[in-house]
Amino acid sequence: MSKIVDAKVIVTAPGRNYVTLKLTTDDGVVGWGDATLNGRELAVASYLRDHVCPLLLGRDAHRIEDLWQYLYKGAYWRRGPVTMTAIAAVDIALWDIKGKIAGLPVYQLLGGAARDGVLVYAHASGEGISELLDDVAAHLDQGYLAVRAQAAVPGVDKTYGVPERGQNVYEPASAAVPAEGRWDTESYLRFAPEVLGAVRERFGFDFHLLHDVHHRLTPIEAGRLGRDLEEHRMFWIEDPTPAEDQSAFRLIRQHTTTPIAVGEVLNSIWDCQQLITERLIDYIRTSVSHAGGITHLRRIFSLAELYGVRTGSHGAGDLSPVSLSAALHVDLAVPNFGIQEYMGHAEPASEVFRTSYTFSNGYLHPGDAPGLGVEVDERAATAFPYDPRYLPVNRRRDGSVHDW
Ligand code: CS2
Ligand code: MG
Repeated sequence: MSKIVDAKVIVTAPGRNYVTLKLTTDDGVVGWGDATLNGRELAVASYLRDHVCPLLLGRDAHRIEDLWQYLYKGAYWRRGPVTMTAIAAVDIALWDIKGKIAGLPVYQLLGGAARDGVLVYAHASGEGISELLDDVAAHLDQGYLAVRAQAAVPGVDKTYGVPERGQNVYEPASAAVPAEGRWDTESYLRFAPEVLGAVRERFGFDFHLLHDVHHRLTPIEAGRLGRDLEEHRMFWIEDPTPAEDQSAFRLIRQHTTTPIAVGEVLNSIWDCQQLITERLIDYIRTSVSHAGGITHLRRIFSLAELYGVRTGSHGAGDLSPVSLSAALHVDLAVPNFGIQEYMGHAEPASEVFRTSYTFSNGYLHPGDAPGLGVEVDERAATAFPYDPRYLPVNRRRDGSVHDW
């Protein structure tokens, strides 16, 4: 037995806010978990500090499944991003501990490597098509085999996925009060096929091209967009409509063969059960840090495998390096892997998070250090206090709230 003797929540903001859980056992082994929920960081920190950490003390760190069931069923109030991110942080830290005690990287505990490396996609963006094409070229030159393309929509004041002028890494949670933008779907539906067509025209079809619609269309608009993009052979369009309306994807499927990826805002197997079992999507994007950790993510991915749905986990910069490390271990081991998002982390994140994953020719590898292969410098973390930041709120031209 390895008894949990300390459970500590670290809130730090090296470049952006992160919440990290540190679990320590009586034999001095430390496990790290990511509890970051962009814009609601303190809610998860409190859920952990006030309602979970005290319950962990004295428990056996090896009993990962039992602790998962205890935290999920024992809370009575289930699911949702705050609860499942808190449970995820505990779960990820416990797998880190188990790997360290076993002297094995976590992927070896998950059945070993099913592939040599983890195919990743990078983010390219631009204020206009020309700037986007330059950014796509830069990422292809760096060896990426898959690139997500986002460009500012003419006439729309703030477009998702495009950094503000002077911002070198896109961070949407940019203000202590949610920034508000004005959105116009018709402008977007006219522009997106033009942008993605320009990328294919310049660079051809020898790399994977992805695009994030970011929840903004109605089902029939999404069907129209998917059909308009079929000639560009997208690897996927992501979140075409709000993910929680699972049956809406039946209508999208009736109109287009463009592959669909959904899941980054979903937090449990029940939230995506219909999407998977009705084959309404092609990739499931649930993340290790927002969907209950490694233990629950494996269940989601196993269900997806049964229905021919591949993985495509969320990996934006607001999921910490701890989360990315854990994701890579799962990605390396699952049979139905599709692709992993890799946005990188704005500096000075590397002053706090010491990682061991490596990039080579378009693939990441988690490394073979025992556990997850990531360590957190607590002293460095104290230099970056929490900095209240919220995600934007999106409004239509008439001022009514729209999905961001
Ligand atoms: C996006 C994210 O990476 C993605 O696919 O949807 O950037 C998302 O907007 C952020 O993670 C929200 O915090
Ligand atoms: Mg997305």
